Amino acid sequence: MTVFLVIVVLALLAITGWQMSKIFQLSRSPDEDTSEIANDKDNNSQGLFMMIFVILFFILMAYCFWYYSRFYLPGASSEHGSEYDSLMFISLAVIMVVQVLTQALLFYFSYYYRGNKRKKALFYADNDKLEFIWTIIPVIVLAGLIIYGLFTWSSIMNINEDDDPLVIELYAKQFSWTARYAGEDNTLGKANVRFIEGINTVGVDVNDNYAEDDIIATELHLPVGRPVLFKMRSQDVLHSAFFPHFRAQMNVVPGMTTQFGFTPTITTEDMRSSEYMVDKVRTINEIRKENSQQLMANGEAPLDSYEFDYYLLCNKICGVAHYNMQMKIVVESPEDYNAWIAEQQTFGATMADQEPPSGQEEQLKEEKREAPKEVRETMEAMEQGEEI
Ligand SMILES: [Cu+2]
Repeated sequence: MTVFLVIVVLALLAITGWQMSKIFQLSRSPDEDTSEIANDKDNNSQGLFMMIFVILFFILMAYCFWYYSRFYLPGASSEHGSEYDSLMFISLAVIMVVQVLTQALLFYFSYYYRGNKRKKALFYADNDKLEFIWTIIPVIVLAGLIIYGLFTWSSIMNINEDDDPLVIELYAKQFSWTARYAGEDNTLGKANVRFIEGINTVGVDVNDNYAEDDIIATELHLPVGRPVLFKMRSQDVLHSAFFPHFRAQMNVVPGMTTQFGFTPTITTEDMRSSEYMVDKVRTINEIRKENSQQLMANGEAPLDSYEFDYYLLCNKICGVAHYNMQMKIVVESPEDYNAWIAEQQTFGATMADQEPPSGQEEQLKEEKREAPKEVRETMEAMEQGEEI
């Protein structure tokens, strides 16, 4: 209904404007110049509008830079991150210089060379020298940017296996991430979606010896300063592993393994105590406090106070709960990491807990055969995973 009323009001406003312009035309004195051809007065006002437009445009641009700079991420938390940031800022600086120069000249010339009855346009066919200059300069600048980009790309993407990177598999499915650490041998066991069964939710090959010591976790712990190599698999659709603070992103594609490696340089604790983050967290908590007061006035529970954590996000719109597909990342000292990993259960141990020890299976079968009908039915239901 509101939409309908808005449309009616807009239509009425348009009709009013049209009628007003007709009245305005009719009320003109007969001596006035009503020709459709621009005269000097028109040219002067149009030229002035051009200048006003470009000045307002630059003011708006400067305001946007100032306003949106508060949404910048903090400095990169990975080794390659600063290379990546430099590439982006240099590209942006080159684009900005060219943009400001060309836009300013374009509008200034429109104003300066505006139509004038006393001036005659000069016929100027072409100038080889000028064309050469404005072709060769962009070629050199663009080639420089592309070569610089390619070098940065290859230094980021080439993972040196001699650095003994920590190998971790990131397994994506709608709508969660699972991490699989390669364990003591730092070699991941084979895996395939066809092996998914029961608690083996990421499809690890139980017969592969390398899989025995793999560790599956729902939180990603990384030791600071050690190169990490991520191998990524997807169970269902295209996802994208996005680590904004580490300046890393890689598509996760069903049916193939993609990889990306980086070295985290700032622990979660250090990032929390950085000036940038203290300030940001304070602002977020002030907003939360205000909102909590409103919520409590309505009899609802207040919001928790916010604390910074790194997160791995999905950056491909992969379905309805895509926005919530995330995994907490904890970057910590090597000692803390070693203590954490020592507490985790290996894949082999998890599977062994599930399987009855040899001999017990036969005994269970026997018991089932001899049990009364109701007990047998309950046992069968339990085997099929039904809740009793
Ligand atoms: Cu996703």
